[in-house]
Amino acid sequence: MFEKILIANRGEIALRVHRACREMGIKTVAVHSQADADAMHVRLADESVCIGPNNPGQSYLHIPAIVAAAEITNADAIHPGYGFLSENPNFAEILEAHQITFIGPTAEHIRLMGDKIAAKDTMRQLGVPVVPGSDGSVDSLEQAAPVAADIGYPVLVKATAGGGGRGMKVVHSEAELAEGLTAARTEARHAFGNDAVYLEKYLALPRHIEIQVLADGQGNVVHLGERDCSLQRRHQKILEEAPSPALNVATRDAIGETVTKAMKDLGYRGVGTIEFLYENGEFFFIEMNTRLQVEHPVTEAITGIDLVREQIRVAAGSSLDLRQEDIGFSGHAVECRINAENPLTFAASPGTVTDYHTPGGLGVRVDSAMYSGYRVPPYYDSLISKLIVHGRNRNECLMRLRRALGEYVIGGVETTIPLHLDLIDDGDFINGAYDIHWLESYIANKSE
Ligand code: MV4
Repeated sequence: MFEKILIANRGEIALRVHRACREMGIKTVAVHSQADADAMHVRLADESVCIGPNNPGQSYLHIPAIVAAAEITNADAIHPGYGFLSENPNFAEILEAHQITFIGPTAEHIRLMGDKIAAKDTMRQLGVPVVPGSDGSVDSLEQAAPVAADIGYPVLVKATAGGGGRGMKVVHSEAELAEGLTAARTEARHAFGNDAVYLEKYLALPRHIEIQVLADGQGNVVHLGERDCSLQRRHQKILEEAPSPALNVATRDAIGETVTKAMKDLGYRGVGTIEFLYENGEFFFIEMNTRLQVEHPVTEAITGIDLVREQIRVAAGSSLDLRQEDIGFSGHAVECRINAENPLTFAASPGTVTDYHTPGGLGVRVDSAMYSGYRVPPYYDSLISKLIVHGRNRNECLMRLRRALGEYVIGGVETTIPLHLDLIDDGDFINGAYDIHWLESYIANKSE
């Protein structure tokens, strides 16, 4: 097992990783920008290294500074958290060249899944259902038109290097196809430096359901059920829950088994999330994330499995000691993302946290690096806390969530807590009757 892990991240996820390390008897090294000198992740770690100025490009994304920090502190491994360098295959390769273990999948698997066309093609060959669409990229209008006609309009033009909804255009008829292709290609070229695009059938009202997997690269793979992440705004998730209100046991078992077999055949190692659109009882693969996700705690709540601990164990070469038949799903969990933002406009609200009191009690977990007097810097993602609530069933979970949100005091900055308090009293939400577009119209109605 590793003796010392460098945590190449900040905020709540740096604490989350530190906690797993501490429980495993592994020493930790924090890295931080100048703005984060007083951050909680720095205070809790055994050692810390300032890696650069506030701009993430010169600190949390700066590979030479992070490798140097690992070398001077003698860390054997680096945990990247989420975001930043977590899905950068070059970073994984560079660490390997320096004999530092990257806590994550192989660079090849990260690179494969970072190319959406290659990812989709691979998943289809592995027997995973994918959205009907073009076979690979479409390079011209002449090539795209018959494919689009065959799929049937509306179609979606997507960028192979895409993510976060950028480089995506809905096309309703052949007359709009040329414009859609050009727009998607231009956006993709500017955002990612890669203008390859492909076509998919546009699904109008799906849910976003993702399956969590855990694999050791030695043939052992388990799935940990799904998360429903349909409640999002402008491709930012707001609230996630597990299990999905839309699935039953048989449906879960079937997709879980399909995904588990695919990951076994791929030889995958690490944690992974296979994202699907789910519409009219059918799953359609869209993307795979090769990192730990923000919303992993809802899976931990219903399975009792510490995903970071398992991630560290398999990265160290240990075999999974979990079998699918040992994994049970207990009750229901919801995560509310709490951002330092205006709850209606979502404008960032950095500043000093003047009052701070966290909720507690049975079934309540708060993952946050905040404290009274903490200054929320303007340079990074505005996520400041995650409130995760578990109950024996969805109703108990929502009752408890309402109670816990009401206890949470964060003074001095605006937060999205009022949005969550509103949302959990909404009839559609209470009934689980939502899709990926529902929250946008809910917020639009509130803002009127
Ligand atoms: C889609 C889709 C409808 N049909 N693909 C958005 C970002 C990227 N991760 C995939 N996305 C979508 N792909 C087909 N064929 C609708 C979306 C989409 C979406 C997906 C998940 C969660 C929220 C979303 C919001 C808008 C659009």
